Amino acid sequence: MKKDASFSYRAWLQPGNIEKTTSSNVFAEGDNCSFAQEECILGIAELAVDCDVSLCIDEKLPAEGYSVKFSENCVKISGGCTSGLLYGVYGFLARVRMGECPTTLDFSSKPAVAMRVINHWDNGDGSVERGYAGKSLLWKDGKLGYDLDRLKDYARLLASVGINQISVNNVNVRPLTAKLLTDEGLKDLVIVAEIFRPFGIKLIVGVHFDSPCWIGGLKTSDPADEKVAVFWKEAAARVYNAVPDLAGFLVKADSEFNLGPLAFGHTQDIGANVIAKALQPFGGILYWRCFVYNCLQDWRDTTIDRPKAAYDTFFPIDGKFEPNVILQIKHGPSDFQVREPNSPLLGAMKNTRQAIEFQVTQEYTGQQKDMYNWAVQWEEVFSQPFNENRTTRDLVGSGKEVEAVVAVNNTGDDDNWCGHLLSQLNLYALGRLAWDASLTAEAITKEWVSLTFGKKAEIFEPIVKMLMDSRHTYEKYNAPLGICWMVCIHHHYGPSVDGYEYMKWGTYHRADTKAIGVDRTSKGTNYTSQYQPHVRDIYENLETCPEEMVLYFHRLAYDHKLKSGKTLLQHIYDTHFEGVEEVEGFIKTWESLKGLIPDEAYTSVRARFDMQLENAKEWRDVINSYFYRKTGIADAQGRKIYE
Ligand code: GCW
Repeated sequence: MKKDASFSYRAWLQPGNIEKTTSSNVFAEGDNCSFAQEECILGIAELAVDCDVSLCIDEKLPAEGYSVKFSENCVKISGGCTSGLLYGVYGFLARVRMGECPTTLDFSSKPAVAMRVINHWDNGDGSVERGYAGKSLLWKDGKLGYDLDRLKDYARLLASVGINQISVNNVNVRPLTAKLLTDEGLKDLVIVAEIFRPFGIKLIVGVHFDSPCWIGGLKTSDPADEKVAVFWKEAAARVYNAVPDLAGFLVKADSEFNLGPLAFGHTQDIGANVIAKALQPFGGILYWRCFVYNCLQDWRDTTIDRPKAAYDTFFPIDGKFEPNVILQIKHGPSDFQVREPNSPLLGAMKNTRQAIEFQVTQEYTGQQKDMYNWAVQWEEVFSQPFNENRTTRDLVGSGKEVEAVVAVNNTGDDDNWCGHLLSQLNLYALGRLAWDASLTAEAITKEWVSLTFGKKAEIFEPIVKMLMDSRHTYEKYNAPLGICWMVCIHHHYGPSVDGYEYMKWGTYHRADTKAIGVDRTSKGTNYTSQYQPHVRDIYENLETCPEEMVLYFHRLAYDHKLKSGKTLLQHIYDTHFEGVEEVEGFIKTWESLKGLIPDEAYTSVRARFDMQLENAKEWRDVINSYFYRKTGIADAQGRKIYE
């Protein structure tokens, strides 16, 4: 049996086990439409849509935009370019699959953000850094290697939600993936580019800052050295000769043991610009990550505060980057934690291009064992204020300040792509939000559930509800009120309250017997001063600081009264008990779906819930015992806390 006949392998727009035949006609006006036509036939056959469809390019439409309109017995799909047309085809198929009648369709759409990007953290040996869905879809045995059908399906999956760029290798570039810049590595890159090209997806190569030494035979990678500039020019020319439509390069420099300009006494712009200039003749972009911090901090030193690092490093050099450099900024100043404020760097640099970086993979959010709807968190991220008039959504939605939405992928070669079937929603949501930042998490969740499980109320409603609750349930049994990082070291699954507390990584909660948290206000590390004045004032003041992240900004005594009237300590106890109860509730809900949804989907998700329940209990007991032992104060409700 072909793999794609099974439910687990299928995702929202994957054709099932279908023949390429249909009773309807698909007409294409112009040769450019032929690929979209093929995709359309595939989709129409799957949906058994009983009407004619005509496809055309209409250059008056925004380039990647499209319109879909039924008239005179035919659905007319027009795209501003071939990708636009393809998005129109997917838009049409999605609407019909969600239950709309083809004869009533009349809508148009265009993306807010020009670059909608997935980063693969895939290594040459086929492993995936922070990957929880099997092996790499792109790499095998030290080189690009894949299952051709699967990769094509993957390209379709990404294109169906508007993704138009992917990086093919881990930002932690190792010798195997560094070879992508050599003639040997490029042979494979050419083939991968051919697979993604018809789907409107361009490739990005992750490059190591020390490549001049690693593969260029030079003795230094100092960006001020003329030979180094020549190396980058030659490397760019070689790559673009092989893949002329490459989107560009991606660099993680001066971060977590990766070399960067700092090692040569230069600021980040000097390092980025030498590579950016080499890409300019080919129209290439340089994505330069802002995850720059000292990961060898001394935990005894309370004057250094890691969340300040990105802003301190990049804000002073605003305007110094070449025009093809895009700074890639993680949405929060920490590291994809379950709750943190937005990075103050986002939108702050007026003269530097920016991308917001998310994680679709669930590194700190349950590793695709626990159900977690990122869309709910991303909606919160977008709703955070940038200043008195604007939110982060406005920065992204205008496509001006933040021109690119980037995310670390959650896929692998597992049968259902994501390890946890319900994690497919996160990839879907990322694409949809990059396309239209104004979409709500609920709207996106409903789309995905109806595309995946259909719209029958007894199935649709409970699944939507569970998914909408999942982010807050996870947060309840995780680290409290934005304190972050109480995770097991290195692998980051499960609780370890003091795991990172006496280590060099700069991630401290500083709990003692009376209080917890780092004072990041003007009386403390003064991190708050990095925000726009309006937002700074909100966070400075305990009264106005959003309570769900109060411990990110303030150090509080355990008997501090929260707005609910509960003490901080009682809140911690209560949320950790509730978190477990809610997971038990998810299990009950899921069990009520047995027989209503495909067995394979039922069984695989049911098994994940066992892991989630165990994890939630572990978090509850470790966190509650930790604080009970620190304070000696019992739970007001007398529930079991281990001594
Ligand atoms: O979240 C941390 C991860 C690292 C990752 C790093 C980064 C690729 O733990 O595994 O490295 O962030 O974003 O570069």
